Amino acid sequence: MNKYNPKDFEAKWQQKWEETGAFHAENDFSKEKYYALVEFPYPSGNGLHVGHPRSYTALDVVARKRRLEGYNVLYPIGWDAFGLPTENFAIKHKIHPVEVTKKNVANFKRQLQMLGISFDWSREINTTDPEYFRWTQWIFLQLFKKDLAYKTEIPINWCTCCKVGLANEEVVGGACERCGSEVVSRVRSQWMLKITEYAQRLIDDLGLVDYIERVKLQQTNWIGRSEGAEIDFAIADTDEKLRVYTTRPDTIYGSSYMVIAPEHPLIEQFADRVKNMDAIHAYRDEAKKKSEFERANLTKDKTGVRIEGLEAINPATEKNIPIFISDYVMMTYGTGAIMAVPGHDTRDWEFAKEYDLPIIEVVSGGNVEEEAFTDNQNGVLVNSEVINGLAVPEAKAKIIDWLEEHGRGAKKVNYKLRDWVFSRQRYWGEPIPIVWCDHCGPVAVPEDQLPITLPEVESYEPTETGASPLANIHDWVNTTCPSCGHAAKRETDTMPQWAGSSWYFLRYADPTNNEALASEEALNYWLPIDWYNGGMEHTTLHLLYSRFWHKFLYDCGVVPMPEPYAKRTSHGMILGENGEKMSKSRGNVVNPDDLVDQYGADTFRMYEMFIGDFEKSAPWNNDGISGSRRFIERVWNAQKKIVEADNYGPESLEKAMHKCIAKVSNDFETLKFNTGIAAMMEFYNIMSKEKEVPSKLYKDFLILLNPVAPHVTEEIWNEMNFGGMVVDQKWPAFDPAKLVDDTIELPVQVNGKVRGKIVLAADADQATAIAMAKEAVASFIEGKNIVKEIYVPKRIITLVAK
Ligand code: ANZ
Ligand code: ZN
Repeated sequence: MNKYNPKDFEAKWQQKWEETGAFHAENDFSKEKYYALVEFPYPSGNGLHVGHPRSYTALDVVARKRRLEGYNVLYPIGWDAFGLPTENFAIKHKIHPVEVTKKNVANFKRQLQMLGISFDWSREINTTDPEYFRWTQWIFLQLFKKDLAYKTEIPINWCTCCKVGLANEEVVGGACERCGSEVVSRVRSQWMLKITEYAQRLIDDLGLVDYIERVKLQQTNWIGRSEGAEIDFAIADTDEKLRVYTTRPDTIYGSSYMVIAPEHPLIEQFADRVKNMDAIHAYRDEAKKKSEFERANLTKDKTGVRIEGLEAINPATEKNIPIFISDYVMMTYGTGAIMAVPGHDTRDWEFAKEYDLPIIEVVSGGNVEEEAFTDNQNGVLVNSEVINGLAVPEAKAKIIDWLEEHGRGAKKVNYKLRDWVFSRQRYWGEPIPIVWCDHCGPVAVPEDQLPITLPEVESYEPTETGASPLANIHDWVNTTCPSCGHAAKRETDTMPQWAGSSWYFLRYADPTNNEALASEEALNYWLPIDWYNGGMEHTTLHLLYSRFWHKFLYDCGVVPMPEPYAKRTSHGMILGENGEKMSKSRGNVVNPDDLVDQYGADTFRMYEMFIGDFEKSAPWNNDGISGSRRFIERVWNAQKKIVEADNYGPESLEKAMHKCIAKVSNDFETLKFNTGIAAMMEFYNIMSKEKEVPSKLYKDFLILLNPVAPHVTEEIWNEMNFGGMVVDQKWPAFDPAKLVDDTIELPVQVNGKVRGKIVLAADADQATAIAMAKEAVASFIEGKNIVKEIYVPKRIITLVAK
């Protein structure tokens, strides 16, 4: 027997698996399927991060176990390869993004193969491949045809450095999610997707899936459903009304002024009546420079301008109240106007103090002179004619009825979710397949002309005007209208990176189909995804977008069920040794290449699974990885002790084995990879005390270990001439009867106090148990009369003595 040296055989087994097609998902639709999915990586220039394999190995363990259990498993991988870093690298080094992508993909692929992850490489996909993005464009066209894609002028979040519009989801703390630069508001014409039409279904259908709780919560919070009312306030001396959205219609009697967003159309509508237009315009210009995040910031000072010449009438009190503009009211939420209730809303309270406006208490329980009283559970309505004396929930219902009766308002549900800003003014993305015609407006490119590919260009730099670099390629831009044949221009905006990842899991089912994004048969068979694991950072955006597209495709009859992912879990981050996030600038990055070179892929995989609770973040630790390596070496060295035998050996060993199988089987299903591995280590310690180990026991142990350490287990199997390959074996079963210990220890109570213990057979009968118990506590019952004897099998024996 050689010394354990992973370099001798790891590459050999990887090649063998590939040659034998061990991990090819078969299109044999009669078998029971299992679809395991991990988020496909963005192939960055930095190569694989040690965080990637945490997710990939975890589901690799699940996928390998499922194959051993007899399932037809689909465990695919591909590349989410459009995106800014590649484009920026291309600009800087003057290399075509296609070339940059190719090189990065090759490196990532080498690294993943080096780890022995059981991906089905025959189904590899790449979002930048025209044969792939043809279908991304096709989906866009369906959205366009169903009026779910439209172009409009909107204020968008504009990254000053990337020179690109960002979705709300891409702005983190007021800064660009990618580069960290300042984000400002800027009006631009943008393609939008009506994800808002799906808001309620995106909430409701969370009831159909098995996601970890915090992921469900994030989805729900992001969609942000709220219930309230829309109420019309008349503009004094006009026939016009100003409509507001409120979640607290019960507080209407306390509304002492109104506020509209600086962009609200009311201002221009009454331009002739407004006396201080200059001040208003000046304020609006200042607001334009701020991002929504900044404006919504609760702690910032409230500013605004009173609109002179206009007043509103509170529909409940019928009193005249002033109207202000202020940037704390967003044009993009509700109606862009609010009824301000300073007694019961903190922002309004601060504003009212600043501008010396009346603060009226309408819900009792606090002191509105000191601060806004926002408790909506315990208060009672006061100063509110129609609803006086009611608790808040009752008051809400009653005032809504009253408003509806008087034609002054109605119940309304609102969502925080906004339509999805879908265009980017960049080169490296899917062209939006639309042609602009002076006669026909925006026209869909005919489906048989897809894909619309990217033209070769000299420069990928975004233009100063904010237009896409494609706008400068006249040969490409100029075309004819597919509808009327007149000269027309192509849309030059491209899609955001989220597009390709919003449906990639469908393509894996049938990755080379050129008639459809995937065949109906393949989709019916492979969907839904049985288990999807990915980073916590993707649980709002990517999950929401892909669920939306999936639902849309469901409505189109393309996919067979409304939700794509039956189960979703998330892993914690792997941190640097110092407990901080790994990053080049912190100098705490560990490189998978070096680790695999030093320890071997099996050790690396095992350590990734052993490092800590899968769902929590964990710091990398070099001593820890050595521990995994030593364990694998021990398993290797056990070869010497193996004797041919078709059983698990002596009873103690047999029981330990059944327990180990049970524990590992359970833990690999419940994200407890670390304790599953610990159980194997414990079992190994028991086994190592034996002089001889039966081959049957060793074999089944190797099968249990195989999903975590696939190379070494194959190598030992082969060295021992066990026949065939581990990947073709069956996952061992355990006998539940063997999990219980035959003998157990029971406490014996005398008159309520534990006085002794006995060891007896677990299924001992009453007479035997009582006899043993009496002997064990003889000194406590001597000379007494036993008046009661209770035996609770496997629990306790109780004696009452007098
Ligand atoms: C009166 C009121 C009284 C309000 C009160 C709150 C408390 P959510 O729960 O987030 O939906 N609001 C409405 N539209 C707004 C906009 N475009 N920009 C800023 N604020 C806006 O919040 C709804 C509440 O936020 C609404 O209810 C409104 O203030 C404000 F004691 O109306 B409320
Ligand atoms: Zn036309």
